[in-house]
Formats: sequence, structure tokens, C-alpha cells
Amino acid sequence: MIDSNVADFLIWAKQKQTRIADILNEALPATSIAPQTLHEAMRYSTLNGGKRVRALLSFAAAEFCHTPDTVAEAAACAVELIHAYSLVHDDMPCMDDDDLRRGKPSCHKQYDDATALLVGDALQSLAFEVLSTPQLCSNANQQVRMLNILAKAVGSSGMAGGQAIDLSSVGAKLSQTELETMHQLKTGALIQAAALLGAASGSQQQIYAVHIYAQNIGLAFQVIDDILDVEADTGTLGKTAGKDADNEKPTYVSVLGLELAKKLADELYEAAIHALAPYGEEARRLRELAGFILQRSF
Ligand code: GRG
Repeated sequence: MIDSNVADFLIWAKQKQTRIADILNEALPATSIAPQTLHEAMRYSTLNGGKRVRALLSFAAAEFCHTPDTVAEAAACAVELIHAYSLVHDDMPCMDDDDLRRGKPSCHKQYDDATALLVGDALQSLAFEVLSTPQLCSNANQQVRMLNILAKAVGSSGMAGGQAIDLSSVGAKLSQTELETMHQLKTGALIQAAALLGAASGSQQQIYAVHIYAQNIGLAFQVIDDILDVEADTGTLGKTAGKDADNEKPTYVSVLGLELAKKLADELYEAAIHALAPYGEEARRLRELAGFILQRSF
């Protein structure tokens, strides 16, 4: 039987996943507007499922910090658009070269390379358009700070930088510290930004707690991803399993071995939970989300 707290979290998560799907649907350009193929491909790459973990982080941090819904929704929308862009570009032949994403042909397979390149560019731009909506925040400084958080997280000192390190690490032997630096940038930076944007209305102490929480849970997310790449099958993952080993990519499993990688994921989860120790019920969704990330199976 499913625990009632787990059931309650799953209902909350489902509601938020439905809400973000509606928000993304509204933010994305209609396929009736030219250039139609580009708009169709943007929608194909964004409205095709996914766990919406980054949006859930924005929503959970917003509940913790009493950030207004409109701000939390714009944050959730922006981070999912950036995430979709990163997956489209990552799947291209010049990067990770993967034909399958979220159980369907990846964007460049369904369309073509040029379209996939433009889809990523346009999704990134749309993310900043959403977050820069005039009067989104009652405090303009707060909105500029949010834009700054997202810009730093996706640029060369964040996700794009991490991807560059990742591409140059194929076949290389990385230490655990080097691997951690790469993943803090490639995956961790956007996950942290998702939580920090949601926490926009928090006190300094709350924002600091969210920062430490997200740093640990972002890395845990990647460690679990590396474990799933070894343990799960392609059908469950919706992307090609075993790809990291095939591509000679250094991973937590290749550097630490499976057992130590699992232990590390547990330790990172504990550190994330510890960051929320001074807080009670208001941090509940962040705690539950950490559990969801640790126990995910796809
Ligand atoms: C192209 C600049 C640029 C960056 C790409 C994030 C990234 C950088 C590449 C994705 C490669 C990858 C599979 C990384 C492992 C962690 C990860 C981001 C997994 C996919 O995210 P999920 O599991 O996907 O949240 P869903 O489909 O649920 O949204």
C-alpha cells in the first residue's frame, strides 16, 4: 500500500506537472504562425513529457519562500524551456548524437539538424522573454536578479561550460573532483537556478538553505542519472541506455563503481535534507522532491 504522505506528494507533483504543461503550451508559439515548421518543432521538443523536475523545484522553493504564483510559474516555464533547448542540442550528431529522447525520435531525427539548432536557439530566447515579462515582479530589482541567475546558469560558467568539459572528456580519466566540477556546471547549475528562481521572495537565510539544498540535490540527480544509465533499460529511460559507457564518458559509476556511487547519492540526499533542518512544514515539498529525485527510476 502506498504511504499517504507519498500519495499526497504525487498528487501535488501531478497538479504542478499539468500546470507547467499548460503554461508551456501557452508560452510556445502556435503552429499556425510562420515559420510553422520551427514552431512545430519547438512544441514537439518541449511538450513531449519529461518529469519536469526543474519546474517542480521552482514550485517547491516558491512554496517554501512564499514567492507569488505568477513569478513561480514564469520561473518554472523558463527553466523547462532552457532544459528542453539543452536536450535538443545535446542529442545532435555534433554533441551526444542520440536518436531517442523521451521515448520519441529526437528533434534532429524528427526534423533535421538545422531545425534542431534553431529550436534550441529559439527556446533559449523564449525562456528569457518569459522571465523578462514587464511587471512580472512588483520589485524590478528582483526581476533583474532572477534574469541574472538564469543567464549565469546557462552560459559558459554554467551549463554550456559543463557541456564543453563533457565533450572534451570523452575517453579521459577524470578524478571525482573533476567529475563533480563538470556536473555542477552541466546539470547542477540549471537545477540550482530552478530552485533559486522559485525562492526569489525568500529571506537571506531561506535563499542560503535553498542554495545548499539545490547544490546537493543537483549532484545527486546526476549520480542517479549515471546509475540509471547502467541499471535501467532504454524503454524505461526513454533515451538510449548504456550510452555513457559506449561513448567512453567518465561517470560516477565508472569512477567510483556502482556501490560507492549509490552511497554518494544517499550522502548528497542527506546533505540536501540537512540544509532544511531549521525549517518545518514550509519546506515539506522540497524534502519530498529530494526523495523523489533519489528514488526515480527514469
Ligand atoms: C547543449 C549547452 C548544452 C548543454 C546540454 C543538460 C545537458 C547539457 C545535456 C543533457 C545530457 C544528459 C542526459 C545529462 C544527464 C542529466 C540530465 C540533464 C538528464 C535529463 O534530464 P531529465 O531526466 O529529463 O530531467 P526529462 O526528460 O525528465 O526532462
